[in-house]
Amino acid sequence: MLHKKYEEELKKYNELIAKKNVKTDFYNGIFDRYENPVLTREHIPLTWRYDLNPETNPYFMERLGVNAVFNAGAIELNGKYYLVARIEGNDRKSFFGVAESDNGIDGFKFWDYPILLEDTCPEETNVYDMRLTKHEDGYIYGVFCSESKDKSVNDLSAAVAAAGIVRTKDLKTWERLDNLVTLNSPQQRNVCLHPEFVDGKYAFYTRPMDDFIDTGSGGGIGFGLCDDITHAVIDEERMTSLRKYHTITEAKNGAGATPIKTDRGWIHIAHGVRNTAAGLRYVIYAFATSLEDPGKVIAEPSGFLICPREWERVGDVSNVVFTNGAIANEKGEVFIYYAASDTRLHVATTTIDKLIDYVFHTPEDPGRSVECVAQRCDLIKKNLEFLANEK
Ligand code: M1P
Repeated sequence: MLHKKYEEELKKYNELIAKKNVKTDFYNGIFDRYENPVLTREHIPLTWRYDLNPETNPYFMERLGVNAVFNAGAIELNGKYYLVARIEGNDRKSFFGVAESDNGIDGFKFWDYPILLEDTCPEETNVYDMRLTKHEDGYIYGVFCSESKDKSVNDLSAAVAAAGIVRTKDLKTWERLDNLVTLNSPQQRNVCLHPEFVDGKYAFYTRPMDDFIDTGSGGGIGFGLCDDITHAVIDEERMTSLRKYHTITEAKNGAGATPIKTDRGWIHIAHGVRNTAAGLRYVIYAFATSLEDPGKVIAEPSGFLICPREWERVGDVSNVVFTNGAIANEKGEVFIYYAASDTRLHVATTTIDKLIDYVFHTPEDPGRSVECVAQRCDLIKKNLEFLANEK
């Protein structure tokens, strides 16, 4: 017999999945925000958390709790929207699960089982933040952070971050490939595979780091090529979007969603980090790279595209918005999936046309307050003249 509490919890779960999402009144002309997150811990099926048998679970207790659902890779296949979300158990271990929706803004429902990766790395303790790339070679690749304990130092929390690689054709069967090796960078996180061959090779956006948390001498988002995706080795990384003093990327930055191809260039939606008295603050920013050379930045608007606002600011790691997935559909609509405070996943919608306008027509950061004021005064002057002429 089913437990009474199961029926109650199932009703709540079904209502949550059926809940419609609507735009908020937030306005900046660039993107729209939505009232509800698209994925939360409450979206995790009851079968993943409870033992449903009253004989072995008379109190209907959560046996394997889930703490958070956040940073998700995203892909559209046959008109459906799929997220490969980072799911963090109460035990702090993260894993991946596929959630599916018909429209990309609500109704996301996890498949019956999470993804059970091939156990090819005995040292690996944790996996998270998969970027999904529909590559021109015909595979869908997932590149994620593969984290292991750093046994070379006597520090219980010391870890090593590397880029794990899997590939699939259907999001159901996953083949694990060798972790990426970057000869000049001891650690890597936020690595993303470019969707097209560059000079006949696989191209990765990297994020070289000296250390697990601090990027150290890593100057920003890197770019490197490799011949063989099954044993990927990058000999040389060159820099694309740089970390800069007194900007939103001062402490760190990293590739986010797989770049979106447009007539004007590849649009990247990445994250930048700065330090504050309250800790690190993560925001999302955008830039474009050249169609001829996807490693070369050709436009970088000043400041952030999305920052944590209102309740997005609060969670397990507060004051964070982070993205590793976006979908551009055939109609030119863009769905940016961004996590808030390492706790839940939201969506922001925009269009390719708006993103192009934003990236290529928002002024660059001149780097100094006095020049920023001059930039703003120039805008105000033009506006006042325009308004005067309109009268
Ligand atoms: O806690 C915020 C984010 O921190 C990391 O990003 P980065 O490597 O740039 O510091 C990632 O672990 C990410 O998962 C997390 O959301």
